[in-house]
Amino acid sequence: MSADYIMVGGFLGAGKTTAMLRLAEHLTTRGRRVGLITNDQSHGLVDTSMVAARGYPVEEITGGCFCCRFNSLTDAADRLTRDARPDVFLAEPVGSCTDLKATVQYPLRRLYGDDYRVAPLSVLVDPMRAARVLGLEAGRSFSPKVLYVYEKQLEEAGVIVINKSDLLETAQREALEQALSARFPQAQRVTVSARTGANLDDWFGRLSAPLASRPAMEVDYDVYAEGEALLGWLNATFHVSAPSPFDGNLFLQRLANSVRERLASAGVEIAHFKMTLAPDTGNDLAVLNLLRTDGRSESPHRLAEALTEGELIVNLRAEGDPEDLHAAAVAGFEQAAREAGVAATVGHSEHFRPGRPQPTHRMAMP
Ligand SMILES: Nc1nc2c(ncn2[C@@H]2O[C@H](COP(=O)(O)OP(=O)(O)OP(=O)(O)O)[C@@H](O)[C@H]2O)c(=O)[nH]1
Ligand SMILES: [Mg+2]
Repeated sequence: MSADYIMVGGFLGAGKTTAMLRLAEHLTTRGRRVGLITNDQSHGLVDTSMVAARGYPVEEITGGCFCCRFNSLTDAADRLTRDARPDVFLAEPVGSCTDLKATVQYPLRRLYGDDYRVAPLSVLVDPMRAARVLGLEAGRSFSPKVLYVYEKQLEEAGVIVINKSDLLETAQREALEQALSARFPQAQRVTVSARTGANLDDWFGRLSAPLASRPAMEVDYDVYAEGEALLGWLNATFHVSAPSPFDGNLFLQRLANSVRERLASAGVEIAHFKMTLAPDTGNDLAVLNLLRTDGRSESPHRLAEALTEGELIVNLRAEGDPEDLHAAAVAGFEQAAREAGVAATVGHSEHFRPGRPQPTHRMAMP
């Protein structure tokens, strides 16, 4: 029996996890069994904690992108099959990764064609970020080699999904749709809101089409590697506790602000700064996201009650020196913890630049 294999790509912070959870819900209500696969350069993932909190079976692939850990990808699918027998896999690649057709989709189809029906590659777009990248709006963006990766992601899209339509005025939406269609004519295009659910059915409907048999795009792996390595990465987990209950939502917000101020002074552009705080008791979860250094933090999920102990996960991806990210995170954390009267022990902490992508397979044709 073969399972559907749906990959939801797009740059950091585009809304991949939010959209995948919507898709999982849509499929589950139609009687499908879903299994989700998250991916990162390292472990301690906000995304995995968000997916698990919603009760879906999830496997995490760490230590590199899907393309470089191709065998882990099929192993993860096997493990999910053993435990939950999904008939649809939803996979979220790292948001700084590209060339997924040649290194993941085509090898899956060629080597495991009896096991998986591979859906067209969706590439999600954050409209605010895209408007800056495409020069439709002024504001800080990334340097050219990071933008090379950003644009390569769109160049290989089967479906470009402009997300967060709830944030757009009509004129902004139309300008972005036109600019993306002109620049990336190979892709279908659909505009949705994973948050409100607007127009998601239009996107979901396009996922049952077969993968188009086109030659994969060309990629300059030197530029790709340099672009990825300009992005600093920080993953950390902490156990936090306080002598009396504290407001976890406020704590996350203060922590985000204090880290953001420090990154702004260091001239670092945030790609995605995300955190979850899970109280040790119950199954509530607070989530906080910040998508630009000059943006505002937002909390799609807030804790209903104060807590005394919990697990904090911090994932920060930004264009900057990982040492600057680490210094900002440590100083910001110390300040926020002091203000909230919170003590912390570090579980795991890493900061680094992603290594050069070295795909297990690269196939120019399906
Ligand atoms: N307004 C609005 N916000 C959204 C929408 N979809 C996602 N977001 C928000 O965008 C932020 C990033 O969403 P994620 O789903 O974590 O994005 P991602 O692409 O998985 O991020 P990475 O895994 O870090 O690359 C979160 O604050 C989401 O709540 C949307 O349709 N509208
Ligand atoms: Mg994600």
